[in-house]
Amino acid sequence: SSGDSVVTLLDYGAGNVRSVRNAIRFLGFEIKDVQTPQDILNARQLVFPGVGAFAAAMEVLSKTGMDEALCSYIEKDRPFLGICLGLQLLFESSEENGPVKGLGLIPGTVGRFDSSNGFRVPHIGWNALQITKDSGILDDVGNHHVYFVHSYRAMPSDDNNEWISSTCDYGDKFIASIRRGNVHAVQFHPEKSGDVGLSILRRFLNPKSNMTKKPGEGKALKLAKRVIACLDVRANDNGDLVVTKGDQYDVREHTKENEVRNLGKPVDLAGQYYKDGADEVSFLNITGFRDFPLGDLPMLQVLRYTSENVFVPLTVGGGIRDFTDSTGRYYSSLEVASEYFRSGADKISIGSDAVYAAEEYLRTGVKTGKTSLEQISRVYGNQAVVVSIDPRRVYVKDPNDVQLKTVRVSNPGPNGEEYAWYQCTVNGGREGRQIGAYELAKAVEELGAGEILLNCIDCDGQGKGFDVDLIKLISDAVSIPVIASSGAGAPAHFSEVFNKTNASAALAAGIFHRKEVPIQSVKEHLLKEGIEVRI
Ligand code: 1PR
Repeated sequence: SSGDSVVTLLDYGAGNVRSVRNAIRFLGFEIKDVQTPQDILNARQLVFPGVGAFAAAMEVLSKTGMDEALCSYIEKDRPFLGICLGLQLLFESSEENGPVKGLGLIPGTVGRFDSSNGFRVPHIGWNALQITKDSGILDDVGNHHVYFVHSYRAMPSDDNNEWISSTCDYGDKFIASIRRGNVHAVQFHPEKSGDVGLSILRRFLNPKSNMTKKPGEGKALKLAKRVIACLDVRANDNGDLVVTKGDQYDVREHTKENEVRNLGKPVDLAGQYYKDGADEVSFLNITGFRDFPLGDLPMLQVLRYTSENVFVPLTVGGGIRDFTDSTGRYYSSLEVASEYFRSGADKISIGSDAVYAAEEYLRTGVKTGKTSLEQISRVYGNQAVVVSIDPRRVYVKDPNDVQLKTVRVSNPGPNGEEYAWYQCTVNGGREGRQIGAYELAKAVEELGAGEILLNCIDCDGQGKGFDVDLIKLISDAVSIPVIASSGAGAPAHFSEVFNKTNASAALAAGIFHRKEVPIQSVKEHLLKEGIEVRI
């Protein structure tokens, strides 16, 4: 009957659950949204994708009476799937801005990962599960990577052991999933875990189905190094949104017409890269600094369409800042980011505005709480906020000549200089600022960035390899994950950056757009070099 294909979704309006909606629809189910506590009690199967902060979620649940409905639904052993915060809320309490009381169905406290033992926080990326009992929905998944993104986790204990169906190792061995009867919850994101994640969702939604496609053999052991495909997007001179690619940020052809390079359509390319095995896809709206992105509806459309078929994390950047349009209407950076999230982004990335925020913070020593970076990470969590750095190398003879952090470079400069600092730029590399990538990275980590996308203008589009000096400097300076970017031209460049630096991910554009090397070959090369990747 048609009732069988209806899934009830508990979305309390705190953030982006579009990805979960898209995955459920992709699997052929309809969604009914919970409006009242009674809708929970009447659900045939309930999916609860928790987003945002623990305290805020509990507040909404108790104000609306949904907390009691949830507890009684779960105590009756009705089909339930909690995702991420939807797992954490089942526990007694959380240390996130707390202690804050949870639903109290499972014994235990949710605490923060400890970054002092060398593990980066947030825990972002594809990690392996150790299945500890018949989970019902995770069969065969034990040897595969699934996508996590969180800073808090619940820990196993004698009191909650009977609930645990899998654990994951990340410094601590934390609870990756629970199961009791028909009640399931997962700390990772099945809706962002590619085919493996979809098969988990399918098994929950349709437990009797034997049409489940089993994932093939896997051999996941630990957190994988990510390979990210990046699409620089802008309107060409005809007004069509195209994927473009620069040489050291110059995206125009060197012809008489001087047209914007066109390497394809954003939605098509993103879909292709997903199929090819990209661990994430990033869109950078590279003219967002001058054209207001909410005026740029096509970019939002690109996100909407892409997120319908791409089940790995999507990041979007460009133009995230406060803005007043030509009619005098004011938009806060938070509104701009929210619109990106609502359209299907899992993370947003901030470039120019993060430079201004860091400069101000370093000048005054005060966190105002008002910068785009601080506001967005407060509402959506740091794991949803990437800072994109666009530095340019500045060689110096003597490190004492500058106040900024320098490195001894592997290849001396044009006049034999042995040192360099990395100057941050804004507005797509057009304007240099008196702040280095090192100083910026440390400042934005303090202001709430969850990850750093580290470009390098000198290397961009050159295909000669990543700037290992720069990436080592930054990835050793912060404890949030760093994405190495700019310069990939061969599979060996990826293994080099992972062997020589602490980068968590490597991002590339041109090499994939020009179809020189498929993503799969990069992964196979890394695997052969003994580097953990998601296959
Ligand atoms: O300042 O918040 O509006 O954000 C603007 C964003 O757009 C920033 O993230 C900035 O990096 C990006 N951007 C601006 N102008 C350009 C340009 O190319 N003219 N692109 C630009 C950045 C760099 C990478 C590129 C890698 C890998 N492109 O995204 O994909 O360098 O390339 P490769 O593998 O081909 O070497 P805001």
